[in-house]
Amino acid sequence: MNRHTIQILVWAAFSILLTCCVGVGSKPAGQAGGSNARVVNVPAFDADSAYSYVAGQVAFGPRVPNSEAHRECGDYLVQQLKRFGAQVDEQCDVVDAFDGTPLQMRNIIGSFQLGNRKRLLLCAHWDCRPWADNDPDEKNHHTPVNGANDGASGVGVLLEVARQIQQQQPALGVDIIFFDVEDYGVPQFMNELSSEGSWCLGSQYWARTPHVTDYNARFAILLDMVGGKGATFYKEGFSEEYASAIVDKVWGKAHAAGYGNYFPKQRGGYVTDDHLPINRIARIPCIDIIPMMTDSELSSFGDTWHTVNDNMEHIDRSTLKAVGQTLLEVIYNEE
Ligand code: AHN
Ligand code: ZN
Repeated sequence: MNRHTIQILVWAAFSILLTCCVGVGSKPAGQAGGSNARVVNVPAFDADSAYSYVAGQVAFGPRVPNSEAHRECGDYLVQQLKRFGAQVDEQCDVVDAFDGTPLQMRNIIGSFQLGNRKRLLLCAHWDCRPWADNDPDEKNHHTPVNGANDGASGVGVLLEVARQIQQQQPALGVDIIFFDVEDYGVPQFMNELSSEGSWCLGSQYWARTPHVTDYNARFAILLDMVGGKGATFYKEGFSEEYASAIVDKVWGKAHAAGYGNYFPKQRGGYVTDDHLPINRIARIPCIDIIPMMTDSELSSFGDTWHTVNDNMEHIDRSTLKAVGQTLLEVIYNEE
């Protein structure tokens, strides 16, 4: 090997090294490894907008099944989804409550990019509980709940997500389902009855008879009571059992986006909620984002849960933002 050849080899090795360094340095920030990493622009979730959709529902009064407020609010939700460019489907039927009361059920489904086979499912319940049976004052136990947090908050966040999707298409099709008759479970003042199966009637119905035959989604996320001040969303037990990879993905995005305080990476309790029929009957991996308050006197779901105080006064835009922005980070990073 002469001196010239050695010079060329040294130069070649040097340029390869240089190219590698430039290559690493120029990779888009925040992208996980892999040469096909893509730059994603995640839109900013507007908490004021979400808040106004929560207030819009609460203004109808308690959306208890078979009531006027329920009918009117259902129409409002359909109209909002259509305004955001979703294809809207409704499942209307009569379901029997635990005590035999026939309830006019209405599941409301808004779909984006119907032709896309890659899909995500996002859901929340929109009905209100007929009884404030966890209120500290027994006189209120037969008063319906306003459901600002318990119902309206999750729906409000998803309406804002729908508005964002209309402005910027994610890579996947999205289905948003507002489940009805989640909260008609056996009241505490009738605790001689078994409450098994009395909750989540709308999601049980949808999971047995989806709005589309052979419906499938990569995964699903349920929001429940996502508007309370200082809420902490621990990792819910069934979500960990059925969809731990989705839990890790969502909690990871929350921490990366700066909302770690709302999403402790620790295990919470098990909750009977709309994610159970989705996991067990529809067999789509589904997680539940639901608060678990360690310092609440009245309920682990927070002080206003199933009380007459579940109103707009206790809805916090910062919590809506933490959950909504986390959701957008997840949605727009799927490919
Ligand atoms: C039970 O209390 C069994 N499940 C809570 C589900 C729920 C009620 N979510 C909102 N309201
Ligand atoms: Zn409830």
